[in-house]
Amino acid sequence: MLILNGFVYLAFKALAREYTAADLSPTFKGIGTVMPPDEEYQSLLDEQFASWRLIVDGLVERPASYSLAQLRQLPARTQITRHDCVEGWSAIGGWTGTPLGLLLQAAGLTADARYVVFHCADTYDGIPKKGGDERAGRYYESIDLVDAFHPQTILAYAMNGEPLPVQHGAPLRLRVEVTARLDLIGGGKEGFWEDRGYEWYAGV
Ligand SMILES: Nc1nc2c(c(=O)[nH]1)N[C@H]1C(S)=C(S)[C@@H](COP(=O)(O)O)O[C@H]1N2
Ligand SMILES: [Mo]
Repeated sequence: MLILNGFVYLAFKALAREYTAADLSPTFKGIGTVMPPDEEYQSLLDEQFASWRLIVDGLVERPASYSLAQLRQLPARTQITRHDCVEGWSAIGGWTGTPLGLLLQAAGLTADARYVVFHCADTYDGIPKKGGDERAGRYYESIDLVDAFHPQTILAYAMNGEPLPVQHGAPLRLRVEVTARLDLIGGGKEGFWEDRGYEWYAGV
């Protein structure tokens, strides 16, 4: 039993490889949505996301909302890691952001909480028709709690020392870094691509 506990602890603590500034990819391409065309997103962009809020709700004891300025004031983590896309390309980027675990701890998960789901601003399939299901085409993803509380799981607002560009997910991007897993985003019905035939966690 002790051994089993030890094993679980080590698995949780395993870190994805981190690189140095010299390893940064000179170009890191923008994939999927590079400029969300919705009016709502465009007006947020115009005011540099001043009225944008990250909303934490669901199975939490203390629902919360954070402005970008508030997130920047919280303890941050910077990491240079490699993004491996299931489609066969990689790029190394530097990311700075708020550890997701901090926000979840502050929110206080209820006993029945098991996954964290992220709803994004962009619609890959184009803007849904007026009167249509507005949420239908929205990008979303989900992770389990082990990954949610992993020390390298951050909500990044900066890339390579600069505010996160739109094509890379401004104002906020989830970076989940887990060893032995290839692509956490393009990776069964637990997210946008999963709905389109890819497996959750890319099947790993
Ligand atoms: N909101 C949102 N997140 C997304 C995507 C997207 O289109 N929209 N594409 C995913 C895929 S398949 C990859 S490979 C990476 C690409 O990130 P990049 O555009 O910054 O290179 O973002 C992932 N997360
Ligand atoms: Mo991808």
